[in-house]
Amino acid sequence: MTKNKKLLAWVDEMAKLCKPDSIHWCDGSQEENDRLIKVCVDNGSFKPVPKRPNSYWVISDPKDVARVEDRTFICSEKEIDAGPTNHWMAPAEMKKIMSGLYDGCMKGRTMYVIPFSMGPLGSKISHIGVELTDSIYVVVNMRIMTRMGKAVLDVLGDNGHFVPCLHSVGMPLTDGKKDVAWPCSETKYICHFPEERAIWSYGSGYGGNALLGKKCFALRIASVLARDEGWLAEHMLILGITPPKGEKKYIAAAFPSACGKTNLAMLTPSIPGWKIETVGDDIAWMKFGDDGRLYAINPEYGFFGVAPGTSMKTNANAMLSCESNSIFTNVAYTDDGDIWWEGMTDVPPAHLIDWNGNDWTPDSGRKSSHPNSRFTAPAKQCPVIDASWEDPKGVPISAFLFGGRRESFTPLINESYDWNHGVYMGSACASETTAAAAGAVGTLRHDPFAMLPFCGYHMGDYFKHWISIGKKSSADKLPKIFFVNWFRKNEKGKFMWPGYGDNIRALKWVIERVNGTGKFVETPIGRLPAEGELDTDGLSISADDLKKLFTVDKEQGLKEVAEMREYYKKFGDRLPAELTAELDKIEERLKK
Ligand code: TSX
Ligand code: MN
Repeated sequence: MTKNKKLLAWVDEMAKLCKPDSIHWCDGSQEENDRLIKVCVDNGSFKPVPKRPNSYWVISDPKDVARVEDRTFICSEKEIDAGPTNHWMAPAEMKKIMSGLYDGCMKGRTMYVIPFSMGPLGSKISHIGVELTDSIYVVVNMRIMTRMGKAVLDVLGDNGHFVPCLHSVGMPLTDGKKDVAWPCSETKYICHFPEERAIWSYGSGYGGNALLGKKCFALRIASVLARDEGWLAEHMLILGITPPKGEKKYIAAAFPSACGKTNLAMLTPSIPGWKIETVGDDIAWMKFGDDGRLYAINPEYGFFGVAPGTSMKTNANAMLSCESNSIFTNVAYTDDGDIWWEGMTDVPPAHLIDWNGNDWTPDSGRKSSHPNSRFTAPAKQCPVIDASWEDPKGVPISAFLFGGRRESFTPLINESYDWNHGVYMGSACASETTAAAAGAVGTLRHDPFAMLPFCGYHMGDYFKHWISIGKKSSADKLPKIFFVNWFRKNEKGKFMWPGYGDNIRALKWVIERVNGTGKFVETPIGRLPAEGELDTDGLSISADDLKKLFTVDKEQGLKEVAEMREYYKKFGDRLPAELTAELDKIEERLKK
């Protein structure tokens, strides 16, 4: 176990509050994992998936299926420090409410103590957390998603620092109450105390609400650490890209949801000889090396990917990652002991057990899997996992990509003129609302840096932090910044760009720009590939569509500028002047 006094005292204090029947310190061993999974298989909450060794099917309470953003709070001392994009409550007030909820919340259950490392053990970029939870589902998912167990306590030592993460599903087993397959509570709180660097979560067992290392720690709390210490905690994939005869480079990329981030992270390139390797699919922590370059690690140890739409055609490497040792949540179960979800195969199985546990056939008129159903798979099982994905130094980042789902105006790829212009591009990440999302179809949903639900402080200060990062090094050492859009449509409403494996063509130009060989044309909104610079060998796209992918309409541009000015008002006097200046410059160029 541990002699870390702070940890022992905190576990003791939380146990006195939550009153579990017992406390179990997780060692992270295979035997422990097998034992916990057996409990869940025996009580019926996990079902083995015989087609996939050591894999399990789990279905949640139908009301506990996603992150709960309106129950997510940043409890900074001052309300203004949470900013206009977060929910806020005073820490003392929130602790009072939650202490009431936590009082006796683990009665009849075991409290599991999960020591975990975000990032390779012992890396200078890594941080340690300890999650207390009453959910075995959380323990076994945390074992896939983080480095977890005894080895972490060894690194923590007697005096090491950890982020305390308290989690309860909020369903004590009192008065002989019988457990259910997916315990949770109607009352949910996902709370962050940025000054104290602590996380309290109550009432949900699902994903980011419960696996506290991911969104709560690695993004919301880590973004605060990064601001205070001069580094970056970002909602970014990290990939390595190797040209046929060239040198490998690393790229990090941020996209709003439903842009295919995991698909890009594991891309199968359509141009012969090019190779993409995965470092991470969701989060990047980056610190400056002594050489003035930014080095990135993936703080995670697994993938918690959206299942529907994932197939051997859209993302073979994700499919191969979850062939064993994986957990499937809210997907469907097949008659031959496998799992299935919408989009996995062109033809659905004739019969399934759906994510509600009911019989399903293709004509039942509903989806077999929840749209937010997930696979939890070990990153090391990815066939294209990068050789350096666990390098404690991290990998040097040569380019940042930002993106969004935009049907018009935004070109396929666009390079920023300089760092601050690139920060503008990050702030301008947005997707047009689709029928699936809330809000009118076609209106813009801003998601700056894809961090909207994940920034642990005032978004205006976050923009300022990005501006300040650009002053810490020189332009030749900082990553170049690009904006990409795979989703532009023509007047017939058809996607003009084939996307997926053909996105390598855009990445190839990125690499050529990084190497200084790629030619560009200057436009009011940035540098676009010069004519003939984008590799279109073997690509089936009409000359007309190809031209349209790189057209910058000045009138639409001015509308975009006006829209961004309106959006920026939200951040009041915390919006850095540098961003208004970038908007002014873009407007000026558009009016020329
Ligand atoms: O993930 C996607 N990517 C990135 C891939 C590395 N998707 C799926 C988005 C939802 C998660 C895409 N969808 C991409 C894309 O690049 N592009 C599109 C749009 C698209 C959809 C279907 C076609 C083409 C483009 N079909 C044909 O061209 C036949
Ligand atoms: Mn994400």
